[in-house]
Amino acid sequence: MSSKSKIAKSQEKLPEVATVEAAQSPAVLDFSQTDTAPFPRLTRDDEGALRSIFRVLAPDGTTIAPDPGLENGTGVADDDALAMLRSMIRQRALDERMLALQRQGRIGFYGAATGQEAATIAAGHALQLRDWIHPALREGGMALHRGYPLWTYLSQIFGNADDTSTKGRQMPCHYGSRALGYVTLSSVMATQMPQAVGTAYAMAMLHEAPDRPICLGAIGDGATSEGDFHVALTFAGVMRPKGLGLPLILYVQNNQWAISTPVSKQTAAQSIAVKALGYGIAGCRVDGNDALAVLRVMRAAAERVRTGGEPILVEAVTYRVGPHSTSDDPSRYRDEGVTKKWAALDPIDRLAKYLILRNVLTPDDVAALRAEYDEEVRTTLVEVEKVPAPATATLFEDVYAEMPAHLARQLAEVEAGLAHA
Ligand SMILES: Cc1ncc(C[n+]2csc(CCOP(=O)(O)OP(=O)(O)O)c2C)c(N)n1
Ligand SMILES: [Mg+2]
Repeated sequence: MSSKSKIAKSQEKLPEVATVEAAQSPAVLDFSQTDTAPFPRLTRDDEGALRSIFRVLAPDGTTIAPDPGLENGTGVADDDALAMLRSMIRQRALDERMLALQRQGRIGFYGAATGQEAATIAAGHALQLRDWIHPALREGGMALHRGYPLWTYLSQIFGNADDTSTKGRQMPCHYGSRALGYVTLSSVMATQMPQAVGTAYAMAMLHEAPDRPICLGAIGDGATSEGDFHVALTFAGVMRPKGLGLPLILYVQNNQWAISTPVSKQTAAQSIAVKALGYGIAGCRVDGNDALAVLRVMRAAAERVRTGGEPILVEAVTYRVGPHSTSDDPSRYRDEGVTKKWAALDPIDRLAKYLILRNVLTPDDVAALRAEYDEEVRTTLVEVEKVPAPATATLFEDVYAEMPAHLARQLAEVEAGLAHA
C-alpha cells in the first residue's frame, strides 16, 4: 500500500470518536452474558480505531480525500485556516527569538513549541472564548491566539513589573489570564489534569446543556505517566453532574519525547488515545501537524462535550523538533536524522501550501507574514526589556488580606538592604 493510500485509509475513521459502553455491574449478575473463553477478548488488535490517525492534508498541502459535502472539501473555511496560519507563524517567530535570547543570557528559560504549532493553535481555535484552558508548557500560543497581549507574554518571560500573570514569581512560559480563561500552570507535571476536571465540573454545575462552557486540559506524552493523569481520567469518566458527561477534553500533545525519555518508555499501549477505553470515556487520535485535522477533531469533540456527551481524550501526534527547553541538547540522546524527517512534515508549511493551492495566499504573502511577525516580536522585545522588575513589596503580597507584622518587618529589612546595595 502506498503511503498516500495508507493516509487515505486512516482518513475514513474520524472525526467519529470511538467509545465503549461503561462497565455495568448488573452484567456480572446476568448469567446470559457469561463468557466462557479463558482470556479476555479485548486484545491489542482490537484497538485499531484508536491507533489510526485522522488527517485532512497531505504534507504537500493537498487534501487527501476531499469531501464535496464539506466547505472547501476540507470542512474548514478559508478565514479559519488563515487565522490559524497567522498565529502559527507568529508563534514560530516568537519561539525562535526566545531561544536566541536565552542563548544570549537575556532570559533564563524557554520551552518552544516548534513543530507543534498546528497542535497548539488549531486546538485553541476550536474553542469559544468562554471556554477554559488548563495548559501544559507548550500551549502559550493558545493564549496569544485568544488575545493575550504579546507585551504581557514577553513580560511574563522576563518576570518584570508588567507581568500581570505571575508578578515575576513563576518561571517563564507560565502565562495566565483570568479574562481569557487561561489558567496559570504549575511546573509540576500533570497537576493541571485533575484541575481541568474540576473546572469542567464547575461549568456543568453552573450552566445548562446543550450550551455549556467547556474545559480543555492539556498535557504532554511524558506527563501521562504521572498519577494525576490516571486520577483525572477516572474522575472524567465517573463524574456525571446532572446525569450528563463532563464538558471536558483531555488533550495530549504527544511530541514523542519527555526531555530524553521516548514515548515508548511511557507506555506499552498502542497509543495514548486508547487509554480512554479503560476509563470509559471517548478517545481519538489526530495528526498534530495537520491544522485542519486538529481543528476538525477538536470542533467535533467540543460540540460533543458541550452538549452533554462524555469527555474525550484527544491525542495529537506530533514531534518536538527542537530541544525540550533551552537547557537541553537532544543530539546527545536521540537520532536527529529522525528529527529531520519530522521537520519535513512542518505544520506551517503544510497549511501555507494548502492556502497557496487554494489561491488564498501567494508564496510572497507567506514570506511577508513571516517578516511581519518577526518584526513585531523584535520591536516589542526592545521595549519590554526596558521594563523594570516588579516592586519588592510584591514578594510579600497576595497571601494575606492584610500583611502580618512579621512579613512587614521582613519587607522593611529587604528594602533597607536594597537601599544600601
Ligand atoms: C512531577 C514532575 N516530574 C518531573 C518534572 C521535570 N520535567 C519537566 S518537563 C518534563 C518532561 C515533560 O514531557 P512531556 O509531558 O512529554 O511534555 P513535553 O515537554 O514533551 O511537552 C519533566 C520530566 C516535573 N516538572 N514535574
Ligand atoms: Mg512530550
